[in-house]
Amino acid sequence: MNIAQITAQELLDSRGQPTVEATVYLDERLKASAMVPSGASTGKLEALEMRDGDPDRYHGKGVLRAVQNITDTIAPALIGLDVTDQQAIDRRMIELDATENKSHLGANAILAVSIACLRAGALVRQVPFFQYTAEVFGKPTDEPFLMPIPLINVLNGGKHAIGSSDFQEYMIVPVGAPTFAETVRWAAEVFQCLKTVVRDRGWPTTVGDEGGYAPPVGSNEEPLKLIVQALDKAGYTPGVEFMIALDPAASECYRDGKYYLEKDGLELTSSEMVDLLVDWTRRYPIVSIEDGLDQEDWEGFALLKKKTQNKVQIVGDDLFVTNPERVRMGIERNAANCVLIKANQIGTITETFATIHLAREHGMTTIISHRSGETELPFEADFAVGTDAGQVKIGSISRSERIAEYNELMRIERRLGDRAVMANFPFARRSGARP
Ligand code: 2PG
Ligand code: MG
Repeated sequence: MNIAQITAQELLDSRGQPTVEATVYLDERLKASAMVPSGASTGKLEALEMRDGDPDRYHGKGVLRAVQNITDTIAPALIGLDVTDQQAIDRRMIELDATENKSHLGANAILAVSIACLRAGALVRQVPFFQYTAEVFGKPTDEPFLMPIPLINVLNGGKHAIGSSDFQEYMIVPVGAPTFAETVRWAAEVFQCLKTVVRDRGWPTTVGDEGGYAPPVGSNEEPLKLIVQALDKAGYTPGVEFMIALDPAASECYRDGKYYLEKDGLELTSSEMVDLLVDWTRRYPIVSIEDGLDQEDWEGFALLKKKTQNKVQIVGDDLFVTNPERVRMGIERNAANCVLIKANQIGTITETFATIHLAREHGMTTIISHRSGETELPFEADFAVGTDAGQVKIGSISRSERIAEYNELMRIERRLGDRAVMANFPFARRSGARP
């Protein structure tokens, strides 16, 4: 079936900031929509999120130009194309934009259309969205589907929660539950216990952008202690049923060659920052560190990977920005063993798939990730299952835009029945002692 019309609209994301929704019409009956998420700690080299810059509307953050780019430029160029030819659709938009970073049309405009077409394709094929995603991705759909291990951000800091830690995300990683639904239950129990731990210290139990608690901790190490306490309280053993993952989003604390950790009163060189993280992996069951160093600190990344001896997942987010060229640079420099995947960093489904394939060909793991500004569309859930990602980062066990993803994954698991297989965490329990 061919694309008959595409419309677009300015709506709001989970932070109450404007975002783009595109709707693809195939005929009077069939249509599919998609909204795009938005980051706060964005990588320098991400594809451009087009904002109007008009101070009279949403303090300059309106997206009416991106909306207009869809209706006036993208729609006329795509009408008539076969909606199941995702590559041709994305190629056409890349050609129309004709810039390196999608700055002509806006990655928010392009991605909204790209995802809406993928969703419309699933309607045409009359299969679930995750299954159609798998087909387009090139996964044999008669094989079992991997249910991803979630990296669950229970303590928020950095740009996602002012007044808490300098580091952005402290995540719990449930390993070894037989199903995704059980994985969620374990994590939800821990999250409730963490609330008590935070409250018992006399701190507010308010949450940050991704739904994790955001207490005024005294140091950047303290959240790790809170997590261990919560795990104990919930009856789980740190380093057995639960591991810990970090996303310091270190580019945000980096200036002129130094890492500034205000909570700790520290000013660290790159190798001192590496030492701090390595020390933590010895004292806590940390199995994954994302953006432990600045986005241009390739040497720091390589040193961290070397010092953790490939036993810890070293994840590039701002470092790679889901861009195949950056991933290739990372492979040459031995800087990481995992690529964080965010479709809006690159701007189309086809390019996102290419980055995932490239990472896998080089033995790297992949995590499908949300953004801190999310929408009510649980896109990452289907995307993670359809691409056999093995891991997903979709925020805390609170707030509807995050819960929508967990709920969608549980629905997919139920629907798949015995064709769903829970993924193993590839780096589980090889580092970090019980503190
Ligand atoms: C990150 C993301 C998502 P943001 O750094 O990994 O957690 O944050 O969307 O603000 O870039
Ligand atoms: Mg990150």
